[in-house]
Amino acid sequence: MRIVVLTGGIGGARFLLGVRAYAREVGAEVTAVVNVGDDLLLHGLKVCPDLDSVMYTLGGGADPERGWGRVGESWTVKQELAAYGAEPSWFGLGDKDIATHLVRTTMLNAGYPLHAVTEALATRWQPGVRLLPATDDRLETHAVVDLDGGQRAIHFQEWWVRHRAAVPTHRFVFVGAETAKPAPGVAEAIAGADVVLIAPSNPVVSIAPILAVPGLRAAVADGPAPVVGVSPIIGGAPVRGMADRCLEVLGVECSAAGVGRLYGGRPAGGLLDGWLVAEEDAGTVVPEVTVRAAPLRMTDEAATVAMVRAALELT
Ligand code: FO1
Repeated sequence: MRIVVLTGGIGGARFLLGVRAYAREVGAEVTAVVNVGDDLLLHGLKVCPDLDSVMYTLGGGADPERGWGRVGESWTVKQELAAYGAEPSWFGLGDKDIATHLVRTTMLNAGYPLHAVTEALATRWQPGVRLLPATDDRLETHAVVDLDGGQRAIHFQEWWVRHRAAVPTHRFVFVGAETAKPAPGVAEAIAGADVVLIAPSNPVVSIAPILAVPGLRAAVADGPAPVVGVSPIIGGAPVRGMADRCLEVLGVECSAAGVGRLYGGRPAGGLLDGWLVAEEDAGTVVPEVTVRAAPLRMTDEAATVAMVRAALELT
């Protein structure tokens, strides 16, 4: 059995722990197609937050509280950069994390594509699933906001970390999406999947940038595999992060139904065959989608495995 998971962010990384555990039980192969819209160049280093969150989480190196960066981290370089007044100081790179960005940036500068760099980094971490960036090309999420008396596009991380989304926001733009190509293996993995899962990630800034890569939305919507999504919204609120602020920018209701309808039912030209919602949201209706309620709090790996099973039962 081949499972493909569209994923991004911290919730997506946690979900993959359950997918991997389930796959080990049944002998399935897992390919994670990971969002790159959060990626940024910082102090000359290429930082890939969602790829790193998945790699560190599955590799056992993630800080369990923060969800991003390394456990047992130190911040000496960050302090030294601040002593030089080196901006931006609002995005903290830990000392251990910097080693990842140094290796990645060195390999990228040597001409290796991002999927090859990701594979090389994963050799150390052994995540137990195949990690693929959605694209090797530049695709960056920017937010068009009102700042300093005018409208400006700022990088997603500046919106997310510096402003905590607390700035008037008009829309998101996926810079580079028009010319980005699926990374090698992504379209093939989707075409060869027995099931495609959409992780309980932020639908606007984690899943949408994946689907914005030309060809990927169609690969999922028109592909042979059933597609089941897991709601990131429970009882009208995101479990963590700021999906509520992101959905507000799109004018989409912050609910399991709102996100389910945003993805849409496959017969109606959308993506979903199944939509797994929390028990709090039982009774959610998404036109032309089979909806089922189950406990969705990923309190531990066993709880997440149960979610994965419930999602797969929808296929
Ligand atoms: N999030 C923060 O709120 N503050 C930070 O200083 C920060 C640094 C950081 C460094 C590396 C990395 O991979 C992630 C980092 N994040 C930080 C989290 C990041 O903004 C989010 O994990 C994703 O981009 C959205 O899920």
